Amino acid sequence: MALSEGRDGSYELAKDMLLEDQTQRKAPKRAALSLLASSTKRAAVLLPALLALGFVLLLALTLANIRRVSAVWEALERARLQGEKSHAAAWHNLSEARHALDAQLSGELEAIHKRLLNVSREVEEVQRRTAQCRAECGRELSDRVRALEQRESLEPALQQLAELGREQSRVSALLSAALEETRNLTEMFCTSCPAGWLQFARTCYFFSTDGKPWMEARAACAALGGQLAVVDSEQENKFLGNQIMETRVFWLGLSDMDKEGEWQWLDGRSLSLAFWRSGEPNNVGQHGEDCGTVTSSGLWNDAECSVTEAWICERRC
Ligand SMILES: [Ca+2]
Ligand SMILES: [Ca+2]
Ligand SMILES: [Ca+2]
Repeated sequence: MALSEGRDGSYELAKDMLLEDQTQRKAPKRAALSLLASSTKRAAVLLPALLALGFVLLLALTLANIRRVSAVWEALERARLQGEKSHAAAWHNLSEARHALDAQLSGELEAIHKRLLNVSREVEEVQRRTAQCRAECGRELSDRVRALEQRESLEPALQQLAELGREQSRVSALLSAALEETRNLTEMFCTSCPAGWLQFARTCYFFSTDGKPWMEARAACAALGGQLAVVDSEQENKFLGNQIMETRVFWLGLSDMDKEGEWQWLDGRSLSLAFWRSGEPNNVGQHGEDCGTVTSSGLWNDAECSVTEAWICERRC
């Protein structure tokens, strides 16, 4: 029993020792297991967090990628629209250019067609005229030949006619010369002055017996077919003076009423020859003196046109 006890005690001891040993040996394992359990627990806690974090990251990346893809897609769409627009514009321009070219070519073709048509008509006209000429030119030529033949036969008669024409011209010239001579002789003798008129050279003169203002005297001369006397030479002036009795004064066709100091004859000529008395013309008086007079001395004076004087008319023979 002791033995058994011994043996049991040993056994128990051994068993205890074994248990202790096992316990000692199992302690690290337990610690390890405990640590493992603790780690597992932590891992169990961390893993969902990590998974959630991963999921969040993945989601963020996905969203970022989606945005990037969306931006790229929009850019591509814009590029596509731009391209379409450019293509449409280019097509429109090409279409317009084609239309313009078509119109231009059409106009040019039409013009060319018209020109060709005109040329064709002209050719037809030339052909028609050529054909007509073939028929008519022959006749015209023969007519001309015939006329030439007739002219040759008429040549002597034509020469006589030409000679007669020249003779007629000579006679006509002689007649003109004779007429001119007759006219000169008539004027030289000047026998045709009206009664009461005096003749000097080839002019007739009328010396009035009554008096009138200058304007009325001018009208009276015009009524007689003449004009107030215009002095053309010293001889004529002397003739006029010789016909005037002393103390009498006569109007001449001379005045400066248009412009003071610029004396003019009634026929429009300016004064180139003058026989003013000394101190005249003096244009005295309130109204001035704008009409010329002559006296028996043959000297002139300017007098007021409204005064009454006798007057001298002259006219051609
Ligand atoms: Ca005269
Ligand atoms: Ca005057
Ligand atoms: Ca005077």
